[in-house]
Amino acid sequence: MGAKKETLNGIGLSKEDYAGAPSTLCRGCGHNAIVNQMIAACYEENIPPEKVVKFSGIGCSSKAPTYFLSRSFGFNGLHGRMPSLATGALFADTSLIGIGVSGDGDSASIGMGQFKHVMRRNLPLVYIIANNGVYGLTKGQISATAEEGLALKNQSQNMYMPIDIVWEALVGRASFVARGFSGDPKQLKDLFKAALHHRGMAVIDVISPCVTFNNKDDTLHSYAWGKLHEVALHELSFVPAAEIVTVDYEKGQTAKVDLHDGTHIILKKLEHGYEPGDRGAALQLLEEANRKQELVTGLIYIDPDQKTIFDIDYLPPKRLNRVPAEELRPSRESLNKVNALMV
Ligand SMILES: Cc1ncc(C[n+]2csc(CCOP(=O)(O)OP(=O)(O)O)c2C)c(N)n1
Ligand code: SF4
Ligand SMILES: [Mg+2]
Repeated sequence: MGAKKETLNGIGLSKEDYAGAPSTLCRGCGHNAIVNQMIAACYEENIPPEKVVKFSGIGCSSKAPTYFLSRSFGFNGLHGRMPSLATGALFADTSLIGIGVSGDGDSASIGMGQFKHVMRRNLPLVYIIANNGVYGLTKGQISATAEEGLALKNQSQNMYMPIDIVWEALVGRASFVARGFSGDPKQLKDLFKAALHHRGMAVIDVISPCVTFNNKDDTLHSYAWGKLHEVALHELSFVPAAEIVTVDYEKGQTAKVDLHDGTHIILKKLEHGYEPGDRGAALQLLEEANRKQELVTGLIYIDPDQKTIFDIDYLPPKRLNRVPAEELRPSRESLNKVNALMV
């Protein structure tokens, strides 16, 4: 019997070409679903691995980029500092696709200042928060996204109101804000695909259970709770540029979002009839969902036309890391001219 024939994608790569090192995360950890769906999304979207740069901070979640796209660039940075790392690297080469993976501890606790600033700058980055309500790597301390009243083994009870990552991203003015659930891998893959094509900050808060420290049926970051309380806003599908004319989508029942690279997101409305173009409506939706303790998932907000940090800072078309030093540095004559103006 011959070897199993690999199915190649549109750029001639097999799914194996998108794999990373074998995962060392616990079996059943939600973060493994993020890894698997990112591999599938990049493979199906024909993303050249060499065009991707991965970033992370510290945590079990921040280890995740090691387990996908080993042919891509990657930098595992300091705890909570992933956004500044990504800003610097993507400034140097705006042609790269940035994927950041962080945790609720990494982004909502130590990294909250960095999180808020990278939102308002609208850095083009797929920013995944693998949100489990605990610091998994350091043995399950309660994090800032944990629900009020949560009591875990060997931890005191959480007395504080949680931080909602999606709320913070919306208020921070990110241009693509979504929520996924590791127990709903198909939706997760579609959200990743859409995010990979978005030009701007694409935040995906993924409820990603820690099976070792926070997976009791009655806690809000568990598989059981998510399965019982998930309310998907729509069925999301992603359409490449060339195919849109042939797609049969029912107007009224679906919403189409045109992205800058010519691709499209088609959102089939479910019972909510929700459209993700209104930040105020998104905040209201979240407020209501939090009150009812529902896990609302899907694309919650998008503005494909919001200016990015690269537009605001008038970056030249030539990638900065390719500009030779002679061109980067102002000439002695031009410096003399500027200095002369100062006196
Ligand atoms: C400056 C600093 N403070 C504290 C730590 C210890 N530390 C490592 S990971 C972590 C929390 C990780 O939690 P989260 O981001 O939620 O990731 P998870 O492990 O839950 O996926 C902490 C507090 C550290 N590495 N560096
Ligand atoms: S400790 Fe929790 S977050 Fe870390 S790998 Fe295990 S299940 Fe995942
Ligand atoms: Mg965590």
